[in-house]
Parts: sequence; structure tokens; C-alpha cells
Amino acid sequence: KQQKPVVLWFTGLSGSGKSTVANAVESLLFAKGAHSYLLDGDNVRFGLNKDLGFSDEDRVENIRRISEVAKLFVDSGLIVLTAFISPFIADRAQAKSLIGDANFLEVFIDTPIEVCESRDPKGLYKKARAGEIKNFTGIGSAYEAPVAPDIHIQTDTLSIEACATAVVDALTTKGYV
Ligand code: GGZ
Repeated sequence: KQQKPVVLWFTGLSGSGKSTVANAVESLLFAKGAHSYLLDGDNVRFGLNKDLGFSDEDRVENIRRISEVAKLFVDSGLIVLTAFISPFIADRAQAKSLIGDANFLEVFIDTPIEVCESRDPKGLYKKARAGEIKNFTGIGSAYEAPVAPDIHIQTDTLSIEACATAVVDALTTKGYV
């Protein structure tokens, strides 16, 4: 099976569905015989980046290291999916310039904060509203939405499966799979 290496750089709020959609995309890619690797909080923030918290400075360093790791994986020929809030435009631009325009697609998981907050799977929005988590993205810390994402997914109007299919369709249209 033909595949062209690329980083699918997911960005969106906590609870927007980045990891869920990225996992569903991986299943579709696997079924097509394409090889992929997912970087997310579970395998990065608990390992390589366990020394980092959620200050602006730490988020910048989090995204910088993830960009470097994504570059290594993409150099190995994989389709790489990264699922981090990556709240700052400048850091996503930096990731793109490190990895290279031809191998980078920004995927905006666009879920309104009201929807994320109503989902609140880990109770973090509730804690943030109560002042127990300061610097929570969208409440005490900024989220800078993409201005011109390569792929724009609105999770509140589509099923998970439909979101994942839209991402893979975009990859196909752009000639990566
Ligand atoms: C945002 C936080 C925070 C604060 C803990 N702000 O829904 P989750 O739990 O699983 O996803 C969130 C995750 C965000 O980590 P990232 O590495 O993606 O963030 S960034 O790209 O901004 O570096 C949330 C949890 O960590 N979490 N505290 N203050 N999210």
C-alpha cells in the first residue's frame, strides 16, 4: 500500500474529541494498510514530558518536544497523529516549520467550549470553574483557534465515525493515502 508520511496535528480544547477522533482515524488507516503512530497525553505527558505542567512556558516546551518527536516518526515514513491542545498559534507554526509544510496538516477539532464543558469526561471544567485548576485552557488560559486549518472538523454535528472518515477523505484527496 502506498502512503506518504505526514503529521496530522490535531488541535482543540480539552474534551473536544482530539484523542477519540485520532484513534478512530488510526483504525481507518490500519484497515487501509497504512502505518501510523499516535502521540497523545497518555504516552507523552506521562513519560518524556512528565516534568512539564500547564504554565504557558511548560506548554510551549511540551509542544516543542512533541514536534521534534513527530519529526523523527515522520522521517521513518509513518503517518503521525498528535493529539494535544497545542493552544498557541505560534507553537503550531513552529511545529509546521520544523516538520516541513509538505508533511504537516493542521486538524482543527472544533468543538464549542459549552459542548466540551457539558461532556466534561474527567470533571476538569467543573474543577476549573471552582477555581481548583488555574490556567485551565478556555477558562484561565488562552486557546488560539486555527485561522486556516487544513482540515476542519465540527464534532458537535457529526458522529465520531463521520469525523474520522472526513479526516481520511481529506488525506486521500491530498494524496497521502
Ligand atoms: C488544560 C489540562 C490542564 C490545564 C490538566 N489546562 O481532557 P484531558 O485532560 O485529557 O486533556 C487535557 C490535557 C492537556 O494536555 P496537553 O498536553 O494536550 O496540553 S497542551 O497542549 O496545552 O500542553 C486535560 C489535562 O491535560 N489538563 N490540567 N490546566 N488541560
